[in-house]
Amino acid sequence: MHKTILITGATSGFGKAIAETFAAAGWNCILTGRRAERLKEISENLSSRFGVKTLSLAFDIQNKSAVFNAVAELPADWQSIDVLVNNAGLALGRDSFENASLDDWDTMINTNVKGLMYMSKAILPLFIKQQKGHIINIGSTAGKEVYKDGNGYCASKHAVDAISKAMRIDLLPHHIKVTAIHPGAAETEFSVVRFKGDENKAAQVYDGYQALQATDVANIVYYTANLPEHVCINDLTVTCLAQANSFYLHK
Ligand code: NDP
Ligand code: 8X3
Repeated sequence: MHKTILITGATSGFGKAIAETFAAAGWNCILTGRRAERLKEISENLSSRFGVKTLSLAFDIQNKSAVFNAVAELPADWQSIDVLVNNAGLALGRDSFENASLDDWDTMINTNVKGLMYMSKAILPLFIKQQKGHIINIGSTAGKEVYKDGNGYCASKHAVDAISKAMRIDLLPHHIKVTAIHPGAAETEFSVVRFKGDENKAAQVYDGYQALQATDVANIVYYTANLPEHVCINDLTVTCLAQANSFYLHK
């Protein structure tokens, strides 16, 4: 019997790599993101390569009703979900607090925090009915230590850390696992988005050392999701060899 995973932010980076890793292992995948065309291509590619079922749902995770409608409209044969990966997220800008854009703050909080909470709340009735399920939240080292000019993003990822801890406590009676994975610098579209399309500035983030790759994180998510029923990794921080934490990067 195939298992099913729902991954938010599956159009690139970690989410796309997580989808590939799970599909290669025979999991059916529900993929979400805003870029509908990319989602469709990725879904078709995974089902033809790995013979699994895929469902793509294009919506903006900041939009509360879009999130709840997408889950409410899941076809009957897609309502048994084993794992939810709350991965969709972004950083926008690296500016000192007094110069940071209010719009950037809104987008980061609405996506990284509220989007994650909406998605979890929408899926929970299914998990509670099953008395089983696994929520994997993608946090960040930015959610463990605040760094200079990281204000809004660090705040959003500290919130992911707190929400993960809160969920783990409240969902204990329902046998729902909650794992938070906190990666350090990883080479995805993340920095291009953060620097608003400035490819040179984005590339500099990964200059001079071997950063984490999306597949590294995907393999960890896969390991975490495939432990025995009674075992839950609560919190996991992962960096590349060159990085110790938010502050120390050896180039
Ligand atoms: P990418 O930019 O490659 O991927 C981000 C994904 O999030 C995309 O699929 C994007 O899809 C989706 N997304 C963004 N905003 C929304 C939205 N409003 N609604 C729906 N989907 C959205 O970056 P990463 O893969 O690196 O990032 C994934 C997660 O990992 C994020 O939460 C990020 O904060 C976190 N992270 C990243 C690190 C890194 O260094 N790369 C390190 C630690 C954590 P679309 O644009 O199609 O909507
Ligand atoms: C992404 C890692 O260091 O850019 O969450 O905040 S960092």
